[in-house]
Amino acid sequence: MAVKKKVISKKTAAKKVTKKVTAKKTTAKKVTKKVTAKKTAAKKVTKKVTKKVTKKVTKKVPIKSKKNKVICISHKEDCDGISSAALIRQAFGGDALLVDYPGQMEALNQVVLDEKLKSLFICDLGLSKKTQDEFIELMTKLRKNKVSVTYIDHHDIDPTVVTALEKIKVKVIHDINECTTVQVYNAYKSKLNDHASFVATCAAITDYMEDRPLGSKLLQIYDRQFALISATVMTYNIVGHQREPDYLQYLVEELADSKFPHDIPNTYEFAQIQVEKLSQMIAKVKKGMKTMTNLGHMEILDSGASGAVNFVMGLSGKDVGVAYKERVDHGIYAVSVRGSKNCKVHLGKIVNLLATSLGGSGGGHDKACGAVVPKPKIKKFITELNKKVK
Ligand SMILES: [Mn+2]
Repeated sequence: MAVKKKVISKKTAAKKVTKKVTAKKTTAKKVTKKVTAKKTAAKKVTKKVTKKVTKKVTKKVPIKSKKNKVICISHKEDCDGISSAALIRQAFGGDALLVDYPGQMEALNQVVLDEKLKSLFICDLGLSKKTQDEFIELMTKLRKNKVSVTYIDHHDIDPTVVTALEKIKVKVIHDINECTTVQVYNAYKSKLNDHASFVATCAAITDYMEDRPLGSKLLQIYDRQFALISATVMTYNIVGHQREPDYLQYLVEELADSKFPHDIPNTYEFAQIQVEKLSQMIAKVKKGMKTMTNLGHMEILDSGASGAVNFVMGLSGKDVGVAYKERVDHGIYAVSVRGSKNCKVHLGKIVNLLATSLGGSGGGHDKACGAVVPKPKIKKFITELNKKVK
């Protein structure tokens, strides 16, 4: 039903404005429905976004019957996802559809209906046991409609999925050893400018992958401290604006436009606010964290789980940290898991299997991953994880 509604509103809007704007408005609407959007975005920024959109309307002449749309579905929660979308935009144009892991399939189901879609990029969004079959189904539909599809990622993936995707001629760029943006940069260097290597460097830092073969070469181009502060400020701005889709979209555009984070208004001031919030988190974790033999864990009440999880791991003295936050309306817990350098097991694989067996879903990297767990199963999830990570 939700899909039908969206299609209708799209068609009505399309009569009045050109397509590009409509797509953006739909995206914004979609997210606004889900969460009560904070209207605290800096006024300056809002103005800028509006201006840009208006410009595009006057420039673009819509071609009605031809497939001409480029869309990049990318991860909205971190610097790697946002930067991937920015580099795809610089290389191929088009629009970004920014989603979190749970929102990925909904976005795909939406773009599959878009008759104007010419090529689709899917970046930095891992697949799990729960989503991979539907994902292949949707890719098959897109390929039947002659849409060119490129899947670029570094999350652990079931090898049978890669085989299935390659069989239907989805272009798969996948390396668990480099972050997504570095892979985008490496694949499309010839279509990107010099600054794109800096965008990729910041993404590698944020994903803890600046020590990998390609990532480390990129970091060498730049002063280390300069890259670190840029990546960090970028990350805090992304994390702190999760409920403001227009702002995230604006960041994609500015990065695609070769702006440094410090050239984007108010980013450092905003980062300072985030840092203050995090320092309060340290005190809360010290008070509320619990430990088991092999892990530390904590229920988070008033912020995101992913912002607390590193402190839970670090302050617990264990090699695995778990933070979980209830999504009251959904009857689930959003869970974040982190491993220290000493953690020798692949947390993403363990969490994928465990969460799926409990009726949820999950997965990710060896030392950083997440899960959705049904509310009544959260205790079992933690005790089972404690057994599996020793
Ligand atoms: Mn990533």
